[in-house]
Amino acid sequence: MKLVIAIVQDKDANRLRSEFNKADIGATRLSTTGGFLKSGNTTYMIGVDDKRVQEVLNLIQETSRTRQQFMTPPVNIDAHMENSSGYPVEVQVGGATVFVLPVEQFHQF
Ligand code: 2BA
Repeated sequence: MKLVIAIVQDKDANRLRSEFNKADIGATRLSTTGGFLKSGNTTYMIGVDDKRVQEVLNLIQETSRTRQQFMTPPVNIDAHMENSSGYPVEVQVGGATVFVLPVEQFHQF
């Protein structure tokens, strides 16, 4: 068994949830915040048999879009620090950031 952790953009999260539902794949949805943009994103935790991991990855890949996003870095007193200009910068976000972890034990009590 594997635990797939997938960080996706909020805009893709509902579509992905319905794809999981259609495929009868159990998933837990968490509201999360990206450390860089500090804006909301969505993290899914999906416990799945090894033989269905690729299917889950395919659904995530097909559902997640790449988008350009502007962010204004905070102005720091220390001008030597990175991201201290205060001018908006364009960053590419997504499609999805995915981790696949081995599961040692799985219990449902
Ligand atoms: P954020 O941390 O808000 O990052 C949003 C996007 O900003 C990233 O998109 C990336 O394109 C850019 N970015 C992040 N850190 C940067 C930096 N130091 N300098 C310049 N640009 C930077 P993605 O790579 O698609 O990541 C989307 C979200 O996935 C991230 O949101 C974060 O929540 C998560 N994530 C990405 N890499 C991760 C990792 N190694 N571990 C855990 N979570 C990760």
